[in-house]
Amino acid sequence: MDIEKNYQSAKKMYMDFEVDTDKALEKMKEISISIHCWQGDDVRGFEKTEGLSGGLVATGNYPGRAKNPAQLRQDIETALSLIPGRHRINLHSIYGEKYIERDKITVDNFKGWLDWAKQKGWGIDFNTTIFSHPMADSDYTLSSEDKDIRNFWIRHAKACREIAYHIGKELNTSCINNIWVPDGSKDIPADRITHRKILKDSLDDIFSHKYDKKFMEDSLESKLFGIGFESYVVGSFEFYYAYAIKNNVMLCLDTGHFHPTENIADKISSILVFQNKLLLHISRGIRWDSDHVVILNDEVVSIAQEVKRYNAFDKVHFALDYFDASINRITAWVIGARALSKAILFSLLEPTHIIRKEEKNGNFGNRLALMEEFKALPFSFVWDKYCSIYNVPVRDKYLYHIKKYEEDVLSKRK
Ligand code: RNT
Ligand code: ZN
Repeated sequence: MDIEKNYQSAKKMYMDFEVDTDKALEKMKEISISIHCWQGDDVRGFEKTEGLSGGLVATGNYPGRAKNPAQLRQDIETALSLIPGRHRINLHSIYGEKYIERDKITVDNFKGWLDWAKQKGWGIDFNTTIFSHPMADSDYTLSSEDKDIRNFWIRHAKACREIAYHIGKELNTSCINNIWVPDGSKDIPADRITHRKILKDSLDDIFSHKYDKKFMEDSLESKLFGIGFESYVVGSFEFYYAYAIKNNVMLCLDTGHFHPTENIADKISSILVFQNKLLLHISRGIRWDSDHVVILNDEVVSIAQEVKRYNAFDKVHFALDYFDASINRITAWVIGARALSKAILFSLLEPTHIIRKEEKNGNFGNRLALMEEFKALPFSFVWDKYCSIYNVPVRDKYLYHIKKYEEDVLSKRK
C-alpha cells in the first residue's frame, strides 16, 4: 500500500480545484471529537441502578461490556488508538470511581478519570445524568411539580456544573456540562405549559451561579420524543432555543432528536447568526432515536460541510452519542469516530469557493454538477494519509487489533 504515492497524486487532483490537502490535514489537528464513554457499557454507569430509563434503550447483548472505570478507560484507550486525531472524553455523572448519591457527587469521585486524561493530554466533557434513578421514575424531573424531586435534580445539576468547572480548570480546557432531561408524557397532556414554566425556573436556579466560561460551559439538549414520551417532551427544541437565546446558554442538537425528515445541517447557520457556540450530538436514528452507530451518511457529511463553509470549527463542538450493545463495543466506537472524522476531512477538502462562485453567478446547474463531481475526488488517499500521520491503522486494518483485544481482554471478562 503506497500511502505517500497515492497522497501525492490526490494532492495534485485537489490542487486543480485550488484545494490544499496539506492545509486540510493541518486543520484536522485543531478539531476534536468528544468521545462518549457510554458506548462502552450500554449507558449503565457504575452505580448499580436497575437499568436504563428516561426513554433510552440499548439493545443487544454482545459480551465484554466494561464493568468498572478501569476497564472502561482501557477500552476507550484501545478505541482511541485506532482513531486518528486528538480527541476528548465525554463523561456522565454515573461513571465515578465509587457510588455516591447524585446530589452529593464532587470532582473527587472523578480523580481516576482526571489523572488519566491529564497523563494522556485529553480534555473531558461532562453530562448530568437525569435518568436511570428512582427519583426519575415519575416521568418528570427538573420540571416536576413535586418539590423534593425537582430540588434533588437541581442539586444534581449544580453538583455537575461544579465538577465540570474543576475538570476544566484542572485540564486547562473548557469542560462542557450538558443537561438533558427525559421529562414528558406518553399520551396527550391536558397541560403542557406548567411543566415548561417549572423547567424554566429550575434552569434559572441551576444557572444562577456564574462560572468562568474559560473552564466550564453549559449546554441544553432538546428532544422531540422518547420511548414512553411520545406525545410530549417538556424540553423541546423551541423551549431550549428560546431559553438559550434569552440566557446566552449553548444549545445541543442531537441528530436523533428531530423528526426523521428534518435537516439538522440547515439549523446550524440559523443558530450561528445569534450565538457563537453550539454542541452537536452526532447519532444515527433509524425510525426513532435508536442511537445506532454513526456512519458516513449524507446527514453527517452535510453537517460537517455547513460548519466548514462558515469556518466555524472553533464554534461548533462535535460529540458522538450512540450506544449499540449488539456488536463489539470498541468496533462501534471506532466506526462512528472514524466516520465523523471522515466527514470533517471530506468537508475541509471541498472547493467551496468554486461552488459559491457558480451560485453568485446564478449558474445553479454548474453548482450541482460540481458538487457531484467533487464527491468523486480521491478522498480516500487523503484519509489514508491522515491515518498514517497519527500512526493508526489504515483502512480496515484496525479490525485485526480489535479482534486481538477481544480475544485477550474482552472475552475474559466475567
Ligand atoms: C438522550 C440524549 C442524551 C443521552 C446521553 C446518554 O436521548 O441523547 O444525550 O443519549 O446523555
Ligand atoms: Zn444526545
